[in-house]
Amino acid sequence: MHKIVILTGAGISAESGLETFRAEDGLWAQHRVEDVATPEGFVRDPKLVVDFYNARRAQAATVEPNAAHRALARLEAEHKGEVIVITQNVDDLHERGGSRAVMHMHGSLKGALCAACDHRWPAAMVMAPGDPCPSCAAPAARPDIVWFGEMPYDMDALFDHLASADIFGAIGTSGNVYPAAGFVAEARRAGAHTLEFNLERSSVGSQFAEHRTGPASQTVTTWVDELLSR
Ligand code: BV8
Repeated sequence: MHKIVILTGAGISAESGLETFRAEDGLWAQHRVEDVATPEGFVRDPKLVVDFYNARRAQAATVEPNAAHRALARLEAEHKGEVIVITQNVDDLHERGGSRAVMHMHGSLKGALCAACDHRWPAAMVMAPGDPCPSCAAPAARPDIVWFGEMPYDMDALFDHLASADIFGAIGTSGNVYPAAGFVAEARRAGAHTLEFNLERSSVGSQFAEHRTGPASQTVTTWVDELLSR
């Protein structure tokens, strides 16, 4: 049975009410990425960074998964073959929408990380700079988020999934951030059928065999219905 590998970006959470990054009123319009999503920014102004993620953690707790998240969960539950969701998003809407095999390649708002000993634990809703690590007690807690210049998580496992994909779908991602933007090329090399779900062509749109244009809550639901009726 077909193995389906899905990459999601901020666009899948847009209809739940979470801001994307590159919309004109999006997250990067309000903050310089260098200030809030880099290790250097964290060293320079840890309170600015911790508060940026506190705000996003609080907002993520107030919104609900949308039909696109739920459609992917139904696909995982009912499709005979393996379904893997690789998400660039740090919200937990895939899990709350019912998906189980979710890989957060850029970390998660729900996680905290010790910059001193690499210990990980569930993040408090409100983190503060200098919070102590529950394991080594160093005042070195940080959001468990992969910032620019840091290595995304589980890269070996991600590339194994891409190398064995029969179908690769990218949903709601502008294709500006690597290595995620390079996944479609890996999937094509593996012979997968590639589809892009977006409101417009992404920066890597030309590399996809098929495009489904429109809001993910509609295009992904239609796609899952098709896949499950085969
Ligand atoms: C790394 C966590 C190396 C933070 C994020 C070439 C190769 C390798 C690296 C690089 C390279 N060139 C440059 C780099 C460095 C850099 C990079 O890619 N820079 C870019 C800006 C050029 N990459 C990195 O630094 C990565 N690390 O490469 O490490 C390394 C090697 C050895 C040793 C150590 C390190 C790490 C990148 C991760 C950064 N962290 N997130 C946070 O969330 O706050 S990135 C962040 O931005 C997101 O996670 C996501 O990845 C990205 C946002 O992108 P999208 O999700 O696509 O969102 P966006 O708003 O852009 O687009 C939304 C889309 O949805 C749009 O297309 C829109 O049309 C669509 N949409 C909207 N509404 C809907 C919709 N679609 C459907 N329905 C709707 N309703």
